[in-house]
Amino acid sequence: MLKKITTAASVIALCALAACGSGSGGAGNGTGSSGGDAITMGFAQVGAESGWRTANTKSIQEEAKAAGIDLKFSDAQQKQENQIKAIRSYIQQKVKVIAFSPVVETGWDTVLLEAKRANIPVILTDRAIDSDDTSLYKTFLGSDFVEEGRKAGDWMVANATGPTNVVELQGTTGAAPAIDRKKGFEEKIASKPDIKIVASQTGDFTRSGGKQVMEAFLKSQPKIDVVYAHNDDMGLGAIEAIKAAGKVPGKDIKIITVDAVKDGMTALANGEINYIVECNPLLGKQLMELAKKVVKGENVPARVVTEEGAFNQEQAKAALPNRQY
Ligand code: GZL
Repeated sequence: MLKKITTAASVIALCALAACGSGSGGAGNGTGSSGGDAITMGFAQVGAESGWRTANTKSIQEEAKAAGIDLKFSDAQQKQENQIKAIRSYIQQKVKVIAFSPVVETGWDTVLLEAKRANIPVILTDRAIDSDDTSLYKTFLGSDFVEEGRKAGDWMVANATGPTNVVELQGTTGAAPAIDRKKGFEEKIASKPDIKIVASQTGDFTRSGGKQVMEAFLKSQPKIDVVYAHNDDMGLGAIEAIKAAGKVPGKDIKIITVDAVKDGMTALANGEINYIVECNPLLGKQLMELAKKVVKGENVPARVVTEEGAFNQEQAKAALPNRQY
C-alpha cells in the first residue's frame, strides 16, 4: 500500500499538457533561483527503456537549462542499485537538491535518510516510493497511475461484448505504475465477471519484453480477445507478435495501452491499437519550479498530480499533428 500524502489541499491538478509542455522558454533568470548561486540538481533517471522515458529525460534536461539549473544526470539502466549509487554520488557532491524517479517502490529509506542527514532535499518525480517515513522527500510530482488503470478498465467494460479474455503485459515488477495500473484496471473490470484476465506477466516496459511475453501468451492461451499493456512500448511489441501469428492487431485482438507517445498514437490512428490512456512525461518545467521553491525552503504541496487524458482512434488522428513527443 502506497503511503502517498494526497490531501485535497496538497493535490494540485496542473495545467493541461499543451500548457505545461510548452517547455521551450521556461521561467528562469539564467542564474538559478533568485539570481544567487546557480542551483545544482542531481537527477537519477530510471533508464531509457521506453519512448515515454526518452521524452521525460528530454523534458528534464531542456527545462533545467531553461531554468538556469545546473543538472547532473544519471541513467540507471532500470537498476535500483545504480540509482542508489547515483544518489550517494550527488550527496558527496553536495548538490542543492536531488530528484529521481524510483524504478521500484521499496528499498529507498536508507539512502534517502543519508540525503536528509546531509540536508539535501529530495523530490520524487514520475514514480512514487512506498515508505512509512514521508519526511524523506519534499513532494511527489507525477501521474495518478491507479486512475490511468481505471480509465483503461472503463474502456474495457464499455467495449466488452460478452465473455472477454484479457492478457496483461505488466510494467516493471514492483514499480508504482505497474502496481497501480493493474489495481485500477482490476477495480473497474470487477463489475463485469465475464471479463477475465487469463494471463499476466511483466514485459518490463520494453518493446522486446512485450513481444516476447505476447509470443508466449499466443502459444499458451486458446483464446485472447484483448491485450492490456501497461505502456505503449509493450503494446507495440505485442503488435509484432500478433502479426507474426497471422492475426490482425486492433481487430482479431484488441489492444489497450498507456502513455500516448508518438509511436503508440500512430498505431492507434492506424487501427492497430484501440485505446490509449495518456501519461504525461513532460514533467521538467514543474520539476524545476518545485526545485527552486524547495531550495529556498518554501513550502510545496506534498503531492502534485499531472493532468492527462485518453484517446480513441479518431481522437488520435486529430491529436497526432500537434503531439510534442
Ligand atoms: C510512468 C512511467 C512509465 C511509463 C513507461 O510514469 O514511469 O515508465 O508508462 C516508462 O513507458 O517506462
